[in-house]
Amino acid sequence: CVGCSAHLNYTVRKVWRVGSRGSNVVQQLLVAGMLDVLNHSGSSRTVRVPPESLTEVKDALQDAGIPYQVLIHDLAAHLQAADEEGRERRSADNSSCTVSSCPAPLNTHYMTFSQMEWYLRDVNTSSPTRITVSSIGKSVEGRNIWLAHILPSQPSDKAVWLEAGLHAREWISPAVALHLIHHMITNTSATSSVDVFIVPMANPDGYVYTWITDRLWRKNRRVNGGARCDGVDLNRNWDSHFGVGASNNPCSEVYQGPSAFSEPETKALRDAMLKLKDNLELVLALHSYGQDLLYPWGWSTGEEAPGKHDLIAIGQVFTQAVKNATGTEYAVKNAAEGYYVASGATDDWAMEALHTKYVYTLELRDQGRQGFLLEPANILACSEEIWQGITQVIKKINA
Ligand code: 0X9
Ligand code: ZN
Repeated sequence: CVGCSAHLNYTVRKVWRVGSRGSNVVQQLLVAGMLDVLNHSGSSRTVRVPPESLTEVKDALQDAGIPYQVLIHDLAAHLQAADEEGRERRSADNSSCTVSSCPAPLNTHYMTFSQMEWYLRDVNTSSPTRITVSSIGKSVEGRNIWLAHILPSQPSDKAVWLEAGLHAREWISPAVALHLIHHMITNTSATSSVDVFIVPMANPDGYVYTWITDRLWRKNRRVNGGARCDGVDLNRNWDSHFGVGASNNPCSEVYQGPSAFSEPETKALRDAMLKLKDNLELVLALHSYGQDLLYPWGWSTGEEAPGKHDLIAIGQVFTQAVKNATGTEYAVKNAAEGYYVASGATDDWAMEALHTKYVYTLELRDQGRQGFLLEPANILACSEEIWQGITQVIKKINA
């Protein structure tokens, strides 16, 4: 059973909906490590409150006169029920990706980290003229961070960078990244004029942890010396206005870490990106959820990103192509205004340090109905729409 022990961890954890005037208080409680925010768009906030901070959170909301509503009394039981529904469907397809053979990413099933590695190993061997897979470094717990380089048909000086899986619980992100790799090696023409670099799983330790212990884990698996809580939010750990709109509390879901690039995962990504600096024309970080294409800056609402007009125009090429593909609506938004102020993310660093012209964080499906627990039935269609979006963008910026 996927993440069965994960459910135990949630005994008596609650999920509440907090009224719209509560977003500032919620942000403060998030930074203080008292709760976890499960949505960001829309007016109300859905939060997960652990037993140890129930009273403090209640008091803070009551003091501020903010109403809240209990959505889930017992998250453990809720996740268990959702898991049982999906179990049969999941086991059906598993046999097509095993240690001895994994020719394609799974469609009806999220892949384990091992399955991802088997797939990357197999395509690397079977399509040597199309792809080169190499490790760019190791995670805190020693897992490889794999980089897939999809080769153009002729030498090119243009490169595209896709990052996926930086947040552990956003399972659709690595799933889509693996399908994009598969599209690119089987459909040779669409990306033949650019070098495409894809990191399908940037936070392997966190991902493995979501499979066996805590399905809603977000951070990496750093043991924070001296603190009672583990993990650093890898999307707060980049050296770009480090510490703004993030937290220095290890118990917070948005803990920035002791210093910028303190984590081996962000260091590995940084170093690989720096090598491509002059050639990168597009950097896309795949996250979930919200169906939003976010452009910088994320660290401030007061400053405009260079080339904002072009970022929006190309963003619209993306969302239009997505809509044409499956009918799914994505919106182009500024990260700080559309979501919240948060620094130390991949996007701001790429724009500031690499001067890449087109930089986005893409929040994939859905808009909150299933959220992080998005049904695997979405994998194929979501991959298809993102594939269309990316190929149209590449075409447009190279036209
Ligand atoms: O908060 C984040 O890291 C991203 N959203 S998520 O729900 N996937 O965690 C948004 C990041 C947007 N970019 C910046 N704020 N710089
Ligand atoms: Zn994320």
